[in-house]
Amino acid sequence: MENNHSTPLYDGNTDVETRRAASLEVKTHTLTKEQTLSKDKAKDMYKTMEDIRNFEDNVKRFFSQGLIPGFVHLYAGEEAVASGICAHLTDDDYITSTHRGHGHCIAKGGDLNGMMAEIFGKETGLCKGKGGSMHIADVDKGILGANGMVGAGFGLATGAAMKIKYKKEDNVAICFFGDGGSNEGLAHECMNMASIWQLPIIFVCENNLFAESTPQWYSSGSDTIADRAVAYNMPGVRVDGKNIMEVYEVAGQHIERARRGEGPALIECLTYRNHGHFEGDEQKYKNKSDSPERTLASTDPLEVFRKYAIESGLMTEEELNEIREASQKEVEAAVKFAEESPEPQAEALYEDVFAD
Ligand SMILES: Cc1ncc(C[n+]2csc(CCOP(=O)(O)OP(=O)(O)O)c2C)c(N)n1
Ligand SMILES: [Mg+2]
Repeated sequence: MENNHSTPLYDGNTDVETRRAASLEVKTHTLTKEQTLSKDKAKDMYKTMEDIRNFEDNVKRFFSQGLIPGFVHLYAGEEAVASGICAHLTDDDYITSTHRGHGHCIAKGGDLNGMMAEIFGKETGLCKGKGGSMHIADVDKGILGANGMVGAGFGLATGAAMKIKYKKEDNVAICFFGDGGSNEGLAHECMNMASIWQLPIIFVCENNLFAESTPQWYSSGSDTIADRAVAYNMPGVRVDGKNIMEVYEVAGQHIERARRGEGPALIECLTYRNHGHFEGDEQKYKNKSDSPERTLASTDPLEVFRKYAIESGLMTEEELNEIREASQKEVEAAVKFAEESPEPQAEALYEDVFAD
């Protein structure tokens, strides 16, 4: 593999090829035969994936034209994760997000106009244009914020889960994090606390094989992230994060369990980002030759679902296409809204900085 880490970290006694292969295996989950997805739910889930893909395609385009300030990390390729998990949530459940947060916010019901305007830095944005891509939040929707600090969502989500338990609510908190984020100290403190207090939280690892350019197999002591759940006495499962049906089913089991007060779980979704770590990344570390990584890279979660929906008789190709077109139109309208919105006023700079 061509990467920036040609010196093996495990020199001497670890077979690097074995570790690399293990890092790509989905070994713990098998889907139940009967899927009980209603057509309406399936349509919603597919629409969410389309919204995320169209949203990211547009952000990419307008970023390259210099119309978006700051930095963007695109979620395209990982749509099945946020969409499959958030399909089980209501506005009263909480999510914490990452620097790659557009998909999480859209799947949790973030308004497309408000999100696009936020990314464009406009006054009509969800955070009045002061947050931008990495700080989108909408507390009314239970979106506790994208976050520029890798791993910071652990503390916020665990705190939200503690509040749910303390107030005897039946909601859940979802902590989205990356394979890189899984190595932060706070991750382990929070998984341990969630376990001893049996909090209603699901830790959702989006393992897209890289933290910036560092491969997951290179930086993790365990072959899978899900394996680490053993240390915290909670269920840990790795799923095919390109397959929304798998993500949805496994998430459903663990979210229901958490709502019943039976404690946390760790779900690792094996996935891949279509683009660079950030817009502008040359991606030299990605494996271009025939390999399991390439297979994962070329698997499009939207196409996986379309094939499943048509073959199982859940939806027709025409129905799927209608959803795709509706989504494209909504995202185009969001771009127009963002472009036409005013810049924030200079006088508003110090508003919303301190709590009242
Ligand atoms: C605490 C902290 N350390 C380092 C960084 C720099 N950084 C930003 S994103 C990133 C990689 C994160 O990788 P991962 O958690 O796998 O998420 P992905 O980008 O793959 O979605 C790093 C190291 C940061 N923002 N915060
Ligand atoms: Mg990663």
